[in-house]
Amino acid sequence: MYDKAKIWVEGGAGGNGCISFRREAHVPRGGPDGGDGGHGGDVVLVCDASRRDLGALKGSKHFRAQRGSHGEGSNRQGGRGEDREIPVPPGTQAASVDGSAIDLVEPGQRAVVAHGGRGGHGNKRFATSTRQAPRFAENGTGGESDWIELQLKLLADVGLVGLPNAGKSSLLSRLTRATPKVADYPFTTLSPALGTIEGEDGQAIVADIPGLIEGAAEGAGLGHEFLAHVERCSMLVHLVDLAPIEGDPITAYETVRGELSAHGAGLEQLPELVVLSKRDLLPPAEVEAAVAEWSERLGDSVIGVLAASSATGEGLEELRTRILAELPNLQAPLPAAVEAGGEFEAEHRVYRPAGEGGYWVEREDDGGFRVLGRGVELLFERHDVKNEEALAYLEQRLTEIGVIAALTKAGFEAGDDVRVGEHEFELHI
Ligand SMILES: Nc1nc2c(ncn2[C@@H]2O[C@H](COP(=O)(O)OP(=O)(O)OP(=O)(O)O)[C@@H](O)[C@H]2O)c(=O)[nH]1
Ligand SMILES: [Mg+2]
Repeated sequence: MYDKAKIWVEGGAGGNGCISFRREAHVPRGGPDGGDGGHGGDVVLVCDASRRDLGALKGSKHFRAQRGSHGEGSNRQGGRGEDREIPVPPGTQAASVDGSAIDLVEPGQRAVVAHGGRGGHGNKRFATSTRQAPRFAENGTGGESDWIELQLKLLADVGLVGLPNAGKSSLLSRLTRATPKVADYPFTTLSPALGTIEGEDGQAIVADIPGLIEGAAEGAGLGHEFLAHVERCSMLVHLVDLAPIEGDPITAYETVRGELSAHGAGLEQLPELVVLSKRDLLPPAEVEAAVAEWSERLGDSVIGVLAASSATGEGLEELRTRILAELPNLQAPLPAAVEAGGEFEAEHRVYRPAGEGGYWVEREDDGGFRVLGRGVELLFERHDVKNEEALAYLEQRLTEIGVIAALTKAGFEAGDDVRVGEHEFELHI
């Protein structure tokens, strides 16, 4: 089962604005009529109920949305780039390029992971009464891009936990129509399986996960990673083999409880129903005594204790009824917030403290000045500083938003070098 994937996502670049002038008969040069560039398409995750896992994304795939078309003369705006849709199964979590947490649960639900860039304005937009024939236009900006990680966390109501061989898969196959593999050796189940209990007025989705052994959290046995699939369950059904070939039931129970805590997501706090399994292997009187003893020992720390057998079917109806009765009273845990840090941490993102107006000025070692801030950087990304008219326009914008004043305050004098992003130029204001 592929429950993790890492993919490269890249929004389409915005189309460039156009520099164009109207041509009319008898008019040597008409007014500006360059249209705007279209916006780039987005990369979008789409929750698709027909998907079971993230296998289709394996092998570090790249997903790019289409770029916006460039603007054209006669005020023709460029078309928007097409979105790139990536179908993912319900239960998929991810962090988008801009860092927001995504949790896709309902089929059809969509989430943008990389936004397309903005289209640039055509020269028509820069026409004013004093600048009637602007010979510059904006470039479109690049789309967002980065590696993102996806993780599937199954959406089940009930998680079956227990040591290997406790009888979890046998129970799932008796309670639901699922047909997991059952065998008399440990670690038969290698990846989680789901089944649905159908009740008169409700359903319960049950997840059978591979057995846990002591030290699973440190990687012993198959490890404890499947426990991520239980994180969203409303309750646990903890199977304890009443007649284990090795060890004793109490130690078995404590081992699994220890691993639930060691997983670190609060699983030990989920409501727990204890099922003493394989009751057919003991005489009825011993089974009754065991249920009484376990109930006494665990008391209110569990929802209840019952005994069942997947071989004879005893106790299964009681278990089914109990699960369906308890579920509506339990509040499903809130969708787990995507962890800040760990595997979801975005490595290259830098959050800068923005000064007033969203920018600030720094003096560099060689005496030049650097203007920092996303807004100002975008402004320069959009214009060609080698185009004198564009530079004049930028100077005007920098004056309007107060950057020139901030530069002057920092010691700037006309003719000094100014840098913004990758651009460097002399300012003569
Ligand atoms: N007698 C008896 N045997 C059972 C019962 N339930 C399961 N078994 C047997 O116990 C063995 C293990 O059953 P599984 O259902 O595969 O156990 P599991 O907990 O899913 O095991 P792993 O997937 O390895 O963690 C198999 O040989 C089953 O036939 C039961 O109620 N009575
Ligand atoms: Mg199994």
